[in-house]
Amino acid sequence: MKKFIGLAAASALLVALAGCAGGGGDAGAGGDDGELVVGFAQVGAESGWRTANTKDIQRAFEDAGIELKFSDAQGKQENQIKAIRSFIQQQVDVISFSPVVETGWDTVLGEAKDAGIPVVLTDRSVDSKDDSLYESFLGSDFIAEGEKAGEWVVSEFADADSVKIVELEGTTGAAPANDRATGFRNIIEADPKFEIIASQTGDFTRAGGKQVMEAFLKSNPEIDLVYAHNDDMGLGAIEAIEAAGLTPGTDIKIVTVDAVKDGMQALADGKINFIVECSPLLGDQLIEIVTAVADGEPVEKRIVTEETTFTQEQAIEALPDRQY
Ligand code: GYE
Repeated sequence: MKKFIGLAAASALLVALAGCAGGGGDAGAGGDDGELVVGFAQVGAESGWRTANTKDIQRAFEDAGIELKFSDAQGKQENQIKAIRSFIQQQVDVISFSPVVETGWDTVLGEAKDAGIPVVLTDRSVDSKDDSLYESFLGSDFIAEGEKAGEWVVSEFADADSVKIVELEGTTGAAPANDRATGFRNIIEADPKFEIIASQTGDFTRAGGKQVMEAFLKSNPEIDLVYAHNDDMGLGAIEAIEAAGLTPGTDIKIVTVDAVKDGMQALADGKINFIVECSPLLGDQLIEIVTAVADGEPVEKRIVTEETTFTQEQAIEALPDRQY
């Protein structure tokens, strides 16, 4: 048996070596045929936003004819770190990733830097004092998104005396969870009539949003508004609210972030009241940054995605053309 495994391993090695010597279009990462190879470490597949983001990135690399080594971290930072180390080992030309959480990246990014491999952050950023660890960060302004949600709440409840709010937070430690919480508070804290009576993570998933909302409904007899850090958690909350015999969008108002198709449908149906857009279509811009970085051209350190907001009427109008 041992002998057999040994033989199998030896022949696998031979195949691998033959592949390397073979040259041609697929000479591999860092090959001297001038073809670009990019390693991308994705967060996971937690939400409709993420699925749309992955699809758009894969589409953009295919359109550009650039080889993409894609890895899915299934929501775990340790998996992303492993993927980045493997990209370094494979000597890819550029590494790109969307960090699951904000902190804890300095060591592995230092390893990429030492190996001379530039890093481009997309969607989420890292919290590091050393901004020489990456070339560019392409993504949304999550604080501004939270502020837009807060501004809508202030105008929607202008005539109310007191507003009891529950918050469904994104993944603990993730930039969009931290910043959407901060942005929202920046606005509502100006008026003490707004009170966040409960706040808990639903991990950006529909199931998580439903579960946390069920618990909120049990322990809080009076809830005026749900602020969900993404559509999926808002959609889960709708299920919990309906199961409790209440009408989402009327008895309890809902504001979310993302504006993916299912969220927009619920907005058009009157079950969500307002959505702050966060665009997942980052693929084409990412290609531009990655090719510039690989060519040694200067790139902007921070590129902010352009986004809007949607009322129920605007969702009805936008839905037919919504791509994701
Ligand atoms: O809002 C959420 C996803 O990082 C902007 O992650 C992204 C967020 C998005 O799971 O739906």
